[in-house]
Amino acid sequence: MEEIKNKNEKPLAESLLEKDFFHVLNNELWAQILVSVIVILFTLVPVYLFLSKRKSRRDVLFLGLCDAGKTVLFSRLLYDKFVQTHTSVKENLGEYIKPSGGSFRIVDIPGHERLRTKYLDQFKSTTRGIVFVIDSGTIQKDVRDVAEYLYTILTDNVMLSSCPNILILCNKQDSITAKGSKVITQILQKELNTLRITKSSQLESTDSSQNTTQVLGKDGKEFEFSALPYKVTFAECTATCKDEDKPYDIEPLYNWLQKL
Ligand SMILES: Nc1nc2c(ncn2[C@@H]2O[C@H](COP(=O)(O)OP(=O)(O)O)[C@@H](O)[C@H]2O)c(=O)[nH]1
Ligand SMILES: [Mg+2]
Repeated sequence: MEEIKNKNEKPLAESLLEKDFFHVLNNELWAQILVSVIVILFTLVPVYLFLSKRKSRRDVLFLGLCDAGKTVLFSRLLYDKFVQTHTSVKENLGEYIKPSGGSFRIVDIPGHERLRTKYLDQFKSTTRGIVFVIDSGTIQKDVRDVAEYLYTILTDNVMLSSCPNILILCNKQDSITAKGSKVITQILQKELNTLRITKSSQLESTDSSQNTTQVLGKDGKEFEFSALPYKVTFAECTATCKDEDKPYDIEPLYNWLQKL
């Protein structure tokens, strides 16, 4: 009887080895679970933070000089009607619901130089996208002012940290002096290149720790929009036109908003 029992029992050393084996296996399993949990946390937390930050940035700003057509575009987009406008001193706010779901807050910011800085500061941390409206009929005359305004936006530290997509909307295509978007791209690139040289020499002569803006584009190269960290798109549109068959065309704005 005694002998049979001994046969079924494992020798002490073997049983200890088996115990050790399971102990190690258990530990390894736990270690693997722990590593997986850490990896998942490290992946999910930044994704969650990115998405919640993106969700909190739901403003689309309409920017540009006075008379470019921002307010007409604003009412076309939100209320599908043409309004007789006057130079705005206050921002216009409205909710735009995307056909595919989701919505943006559209902010039409007055173009007046003294007002726009105040409004930009107010809305820049919640900016998801920028529609920069240009009067294509007067761009050659106003190029310096347009470029200065664009420069302020593009080099702003808060804008650079969130990098909103930018649509440069060449409005008033019905005007007889209107330039196309390709020509406007070139005119602006040339002007921004000149402006950047002036601004960088100004920056060098001031205390760099005080700056809230960055130098534009890549050093030693002609300025190009494609070199920016922002996704910049150029498009043509007509917010209002006397032609009754085609009184307006803001399709490019709709299309851009759908992809934003
Ligand atoms: N011909 C023409 N005039 C436009 C167009 N869009 C706007 N306007 C006119 O430009 C003027 C300024 O428009 P507004 O929306 O007030 O410009 P804002 O100062 O940028 O808000 C108004 O008289 C508009 O009727 C356009 O596509 N073609
Ligand atoms: Mg306006």
